[in-house]
Amino acid sequence: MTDETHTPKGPTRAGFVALIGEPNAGKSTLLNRMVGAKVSIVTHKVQTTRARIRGVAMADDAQIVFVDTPGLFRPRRRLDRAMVAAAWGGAADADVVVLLIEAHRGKTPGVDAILENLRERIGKRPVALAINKIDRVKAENLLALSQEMNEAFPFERTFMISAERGYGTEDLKAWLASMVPEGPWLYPEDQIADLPMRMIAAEMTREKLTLRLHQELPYELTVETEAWEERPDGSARVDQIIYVAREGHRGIVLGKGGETIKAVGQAARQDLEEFMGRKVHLFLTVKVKENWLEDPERYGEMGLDFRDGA
Ligand SMILES: Nc1nc2c(ncn2[C@@H]2O[C@H](COP(=O)(O)OP(=O)(O)OP(=O)(O)O)[C@@H](O)[C@H]2O)c(=O)[nH]1
Ligand SMILES: [Mg+2]
Repeated sequence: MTDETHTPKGPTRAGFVALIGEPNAGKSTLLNRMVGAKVSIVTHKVQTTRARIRGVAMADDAQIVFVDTPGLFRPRRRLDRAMVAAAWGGAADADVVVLLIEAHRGKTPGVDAILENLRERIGKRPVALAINKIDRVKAENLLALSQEMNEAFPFERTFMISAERGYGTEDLKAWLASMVPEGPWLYPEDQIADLPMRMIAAEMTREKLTLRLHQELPYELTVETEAWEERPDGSARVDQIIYVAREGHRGIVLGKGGETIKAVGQAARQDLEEFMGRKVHLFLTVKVKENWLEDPERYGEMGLDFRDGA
């Protein structure tokens, strides 16, 4: 967050930039890097982001609203279909689209499928390529990949970046600032996220659960903030429910003697306190709701459209 206010020197610019790519490409990491705070959760697992998450970055006289999207993949379940629809919706609404690919994986069949969709759905909107995770490969391999990608699609620009380490990300940001249209800023200058605090808080807990739980379990749970109480001493009491789909999952989430949920709660509380800059009391409850994956209300809470999953 910036403390100083900024008086524009010339005409202001503002617009939306959608980050798209396969699951795990580093979209959320890039969003957080651009915004300078952890707005979107990140894990080493695929399909971490479930909804469109906006983060706001300032670059001189431009305000860039980054739209983080769920990874694009071949959807199987209703939730997957709703996630993929949200991702393409984010791209269709944006002024500029950035496609992230992983340097070490290259032009995968999944990337090919995205390129095909980009041709059909995006029309004349500018699309930039960001080859991410360049810290994982030798520089000489990047040129060939860039060439191969640019032969397959007319990218406006190609950037070689490491979202995690911050290589090349300032160049990308400066270019995006020049690409968004002239116009008034869309958010107050000091706002960095466009997501209710209760949702950011729920996402933080889901991140810690995803990091700790194995196999399919992270994909079969959802977290909701049920109550938020501001206390007179300046702290907040936050109550959240972790919905799981099976009775057997409750025990796994709780862990032996409740130790898993305790560790999750502690880690999530720390992130939340850092984000809000004040003390938080976080209370987690696990509830079994067998059909939550088919429950429209749960999709609404996640910021997804249930009908998109049909
Ligand atoms: N080595 C390296 N790892 C990175 C880089 N950027 C992201 N990662 C890692 O890649 C993994 C996935 O990052 P995310 O930002 O969650 O990826 P995503 O595209 O948002 O994934 P989904 O939300 O599942 O679609 C995490 O473990 C990140 O730490 C990078 O530049 N270099
Ligand atoms: Mg993500």
